[in-house]
Amino acid sequence: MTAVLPTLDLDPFDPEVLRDPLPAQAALRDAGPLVRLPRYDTWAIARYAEVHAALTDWQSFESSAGVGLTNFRTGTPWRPPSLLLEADPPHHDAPRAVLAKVLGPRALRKLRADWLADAEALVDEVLPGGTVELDAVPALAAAFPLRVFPDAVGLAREGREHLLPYGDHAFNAFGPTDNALVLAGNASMPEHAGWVARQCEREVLAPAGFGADIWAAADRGELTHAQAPLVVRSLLTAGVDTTVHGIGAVLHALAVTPGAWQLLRERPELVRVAFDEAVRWESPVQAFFRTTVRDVPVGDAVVPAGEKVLVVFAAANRDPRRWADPDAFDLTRDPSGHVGFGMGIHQCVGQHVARLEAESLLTALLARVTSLELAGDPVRHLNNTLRSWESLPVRLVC
Ligand code: HEM
Ligand code: OVM
Repeated sequence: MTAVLPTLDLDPFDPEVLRDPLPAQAALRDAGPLVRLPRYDTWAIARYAEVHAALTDWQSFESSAGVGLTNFRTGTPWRPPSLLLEADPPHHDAPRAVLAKVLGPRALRKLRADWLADAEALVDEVLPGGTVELDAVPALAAAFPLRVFPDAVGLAREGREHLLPYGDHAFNAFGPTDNALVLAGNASMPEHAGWVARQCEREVLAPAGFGADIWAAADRGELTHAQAPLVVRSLLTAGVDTTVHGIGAVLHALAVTPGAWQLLRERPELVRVAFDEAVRWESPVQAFFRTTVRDVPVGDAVVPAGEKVLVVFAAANRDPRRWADPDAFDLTRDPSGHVGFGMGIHQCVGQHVARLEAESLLTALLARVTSLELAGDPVRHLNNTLRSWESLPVRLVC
């Protein structure tokens, strides 16, 4: 018999939990290394050590049964599964190798100067000088990724308004299929998904860009031509909302943490630390499931084979067993080792893109803005997987 099996009667997808997930995440951590969640007949892992161990043990915790609540062995995925996120080795290997090269540090070196210039241009447009009050979500956190990322992929100008709602729904769809957020998105999904699918075709993509690079890898035999559009789809699904909310998170953190903006102005080389610390602190992607492929021991208990397990990145990223003063946004700590981008073979393949976007925008802002503070109450945007801001009223002094 298993020795210890704490059970919590909590719904991780309840709107009240989504609005303020920290108490539920603390309860999951404190209950034990493995917690039973009878509400969805699943399990949860929320402590850093066990989250890290589960993420690096892909042989026991598979992704190909889906990383949402729906088990692809018994239920129907809402769209054809991702060739990266929802795949295991050996199928995962080739798409992963291709994207790792297309989105890797070498490839991004070519974009760096352009993105820094684009960030300066956006900041010049938004900040005429003096003191400005604006909503940092549309004006900065959404505007910058939408300005640089679709062009880098090689998307047509027409229809880009589909990107954010499509991504938002994809992240909602990891939750329960009968949940209000999912149901609200279903009606408009055929239109968004149809546009996204068309943009993945070679003829529609620009001759240069991440999209063309993926098709060129297929020509070289690194992928099949049938796989190429689905790999492009991963960029369009995972590449926009995540960075919008990641940038929103760092702007919010800097606005509410006394002295943080001044410290970054003095030490702009800390911009990358600032972004990673914000990804740790806020965990824009809060959690994904895995499915056990055999009976797997966790702590003193055992998860039986074939069970869904919620791996709570956000809880691990604030686990006091791993982090000193975990709830503090602290630019003097070393946030490396956080699991906000995951860990192991599925660790975010777009993380260099995300970091370059954030670094570009923060660098341009730091050059112009002497102080950043809240100018009103921020408003949350609820999503079954993402932690994000709908509105972030700020005052910027230039
Ligand atoms: C995977 C978070 C930006 C593309 C992941 C995973 C996390 C994550 C936690 C791991 C999934 C797992 O273990 O099951 C984030 C965050 C971002 C971000 C917080 C921004 C702050 C991006 C961007 C792109 C991207 C910009 C594309 C350009 C992907 C893809 C995967 C992934 C394709 C699947 C990788 C695989 O399964 O091998 N991301 N991501 N992400 N991310 Fe990101
Ligand atoms: C994908 C993907 C990867 C990461 C996150 C994600 C919607 C999707 O490959 O489609 O969330």
